[in-house]
Amino acid sequence: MAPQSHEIILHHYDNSPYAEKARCALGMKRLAWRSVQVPRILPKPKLMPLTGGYRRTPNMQIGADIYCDTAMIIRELERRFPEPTIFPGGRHGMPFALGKWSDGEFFQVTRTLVFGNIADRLPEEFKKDRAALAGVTTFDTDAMKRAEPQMRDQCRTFIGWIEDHLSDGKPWVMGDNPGLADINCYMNVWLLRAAVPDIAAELLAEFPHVSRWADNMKALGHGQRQEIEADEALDKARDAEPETPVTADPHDPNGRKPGDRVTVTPTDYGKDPVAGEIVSLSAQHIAIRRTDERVGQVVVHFPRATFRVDPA
Ligand SMILES: N[C@@H](CCC(=O)N[C@@H](CS)C(=O)NCC(=O)O)C(=O)O
Repeated sequence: MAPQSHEIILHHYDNSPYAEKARCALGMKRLAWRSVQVPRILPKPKLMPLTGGYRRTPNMQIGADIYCDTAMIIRELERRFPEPTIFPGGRHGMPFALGKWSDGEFFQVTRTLVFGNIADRLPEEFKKDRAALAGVTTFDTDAMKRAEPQMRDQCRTFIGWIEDHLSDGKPWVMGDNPGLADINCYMNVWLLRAAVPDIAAELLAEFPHVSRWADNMKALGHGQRQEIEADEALDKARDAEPETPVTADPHDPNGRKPGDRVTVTPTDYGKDPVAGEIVSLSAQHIAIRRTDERVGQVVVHFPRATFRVDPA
């Protein structure tokens, strides 16, 4: 394992399916990490000093470097802790591309199926928060309930694709070793099992390979987790310096360079811009420096896929 000057801190909550992706990556790499529980809805006063306005879950902190979005978190975990790799076979591209399916269409149908079923148990503030997150006026649980039969069809199709990869008896989606492809395939299966176990059992009944593989994913665990308070994490950011070196991207199609002031904003939902000065960028990431009253200087890292960069 590479030497590490600061510990890994994951800001997350237990029933977040995206956080489960990050926790699985930590488990596959058998890492020790600290856990900070964040609220499921706004406000998040102990997260904002770190991210500068990005509200989604999870986020990873290492000293005064903050990694937003699971794609960025996983990329950074692999960079810092290459062994054991979560890219069996060495290729990164398709496992990351698969994430756009699991986060996109597959998540939307799973989420609708789940929320349609637990709608009556959801607090009003949660529904309001999630409507605002999606940029709509109403969190329409009746429409979600009506959509259930269609969502079951879609989930079945998607789970069938995973079954196809496992049906030769290999333990993992890419063959003999687990990796990001498994994590991306697992997220929505995990969500179904955790949130609507009866429906999950019905859907999985015809997919024995997915069922045993999901059990094996669970058995991999989450590494060594230890809870800490949010204030402790903020103090650690304050007491650390960001460690991201300045790197330019000679092929940036828009001529962006370190020192430029920009905003970085998700293009799908939770479209809160984060402003800062570019420290490092490439086709796959952008890191921006910002200063905050509570934590001082931090560098916030985002992936490029489904994030836009604009001049500030
Ligand atoms: N593309 C993001 C999506 C993250 C996401 O949507 N997370 C959900 C929780 S599972 C969220 O942020 N919900 C609103 C919140 O936690 O404030 C990622 O991969 O990290």
